[in-house]
Amino acid sequence: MDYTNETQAQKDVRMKWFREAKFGMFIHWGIYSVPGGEYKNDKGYGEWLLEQSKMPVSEYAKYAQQFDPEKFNAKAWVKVAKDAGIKYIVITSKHHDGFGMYRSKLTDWCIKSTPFKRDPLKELAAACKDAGIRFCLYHSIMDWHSPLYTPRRAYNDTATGTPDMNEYQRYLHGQLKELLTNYGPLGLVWFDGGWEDSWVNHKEYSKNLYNVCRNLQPNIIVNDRVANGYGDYGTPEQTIPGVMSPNPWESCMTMNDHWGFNKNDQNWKSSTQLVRNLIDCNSKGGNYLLNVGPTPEGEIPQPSIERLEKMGKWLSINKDAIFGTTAGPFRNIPWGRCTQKEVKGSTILYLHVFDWPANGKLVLPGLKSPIERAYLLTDPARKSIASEPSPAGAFLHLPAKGTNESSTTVVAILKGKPEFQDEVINQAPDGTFVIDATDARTHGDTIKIENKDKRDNIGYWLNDNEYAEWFLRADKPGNFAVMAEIASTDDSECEFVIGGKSFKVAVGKTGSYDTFETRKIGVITISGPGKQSLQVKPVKSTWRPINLRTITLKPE
Ligand code: FHN
Repeated sequence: MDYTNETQAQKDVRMKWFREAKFGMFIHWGIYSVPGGEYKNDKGYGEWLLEQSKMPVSEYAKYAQQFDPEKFNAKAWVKVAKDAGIKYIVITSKHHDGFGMYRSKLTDWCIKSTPFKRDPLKELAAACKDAGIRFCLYHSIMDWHSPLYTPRRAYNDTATGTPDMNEYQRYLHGQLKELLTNYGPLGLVWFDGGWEDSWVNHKEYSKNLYNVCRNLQPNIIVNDRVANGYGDYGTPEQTIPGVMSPNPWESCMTMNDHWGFNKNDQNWKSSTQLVRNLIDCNSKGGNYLLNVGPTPEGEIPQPSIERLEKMGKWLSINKDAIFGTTAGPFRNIPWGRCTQKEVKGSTILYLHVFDWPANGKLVLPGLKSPIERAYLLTDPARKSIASEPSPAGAFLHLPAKGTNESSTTVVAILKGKPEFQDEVINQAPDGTFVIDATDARTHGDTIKIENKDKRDNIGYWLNDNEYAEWFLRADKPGNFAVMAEIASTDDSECEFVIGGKSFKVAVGKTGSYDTFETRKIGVITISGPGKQSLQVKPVKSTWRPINLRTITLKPE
């Protein structure tokens, strides 16, 4: 059966658990963990050891002979996840090295060829079932070991015969049949490595693989890395999109700098950053898939456990502000994030305050709706927090300090759905427009508003098809000098588009993305009065990323 034509309603039913899950655990575990990232004089390896070192596969195979994770305890792993508030686990059944972390009948290049005589995926699937956590698998399309896979690696000294991707496709389907038949109902399959021409040039490979999974388990979810436009959800990696997306997505991220175990990598993200990443994803309608790279002995590294324990503690107190919520209604909040729930004709806003305002005033940008009630989520007495309207949006008078260094949740209850002021930038009496990154509408998946030194700037402006937009109301049209507060490592060019006219301006470098300077970068004309869009777009031929804080238009 071809499942690629299902209705949106059918897909929504299938995606329901995923949208509600909010938080998953990624597990990258394989024979690459044996050397702990070290090979010859390099200590920076992870799961890409084989490809990056170019060692012969016959040499790499020695790690299989050494892989005997005697301390592996699936129940212990699942407890770490459960206590952290995690709802699904995605573990590598096969990474790019082609090594099966399960007892496959289709190849000996799998856990059968190690001293470890058990099936870790079988044990983990059972532990997940007992704990009520969805068991999911990561499976690589790219395979550096299989003699059938194209392109065959030069270092693959164990491969014989002629590569044949049609045959490889059948092998891959066989692996998925084993996995989707013998390990119980799976939540999702996380494909990866479908970026080489041998796969990308065959759209039918992706469609076939998607349908193999859905026909084996019709309710299973398949990520978008099955490639070629197929798949059920987006998978931004090591980044969190700048804006909310109506389509399901999940940001996957490492806790240090490696997916696979690297014993020398102690660059761990703080638990505060991890909590804020989870909130950030959920505030934009996405999930957070946080990675652990277990040791060759079968243990989750202690720094990972410590951070997951702290995340679990925060979540146990703030669970209502995460689970059961949807993306918040604000485009950009400088002090934190927002999630929301609609209940019985009211809207509950969960305001996740990262940066507690020194003056106690928390502005909800552009919110016109009156706040019926507000209190700290963790306050059992629900002591009322005063609020009042303002031209910038409703604001709350908060107590002197928050209750959690990672994020304090303030609850604000509105009648009905949130209403916002007409977000237009008006002309000051002296004719100037002060246009701030905070008020920008960003268009694109990568461009986003970030906060540096407690100032918002448009950043991650990597793609020349992504742009920023504001709405101005001009009472006094005319010519305006463009003063821009920017930071960039390279000279760049962008164009200002307003009133159907385009004005190209040169943006000189400042030396770094953190060195902001204000400069006159050109002159634009606003031809007529009234509300109009101002778009700032890259000039494709000369674009280099810039960070933009403010634009001031001064009458010439
Ligand atoms: O190459 C892989 C990498 O090893 C890791 O598995 C990540 C996780 O999302 N995916 C690929 C890189 O995008």
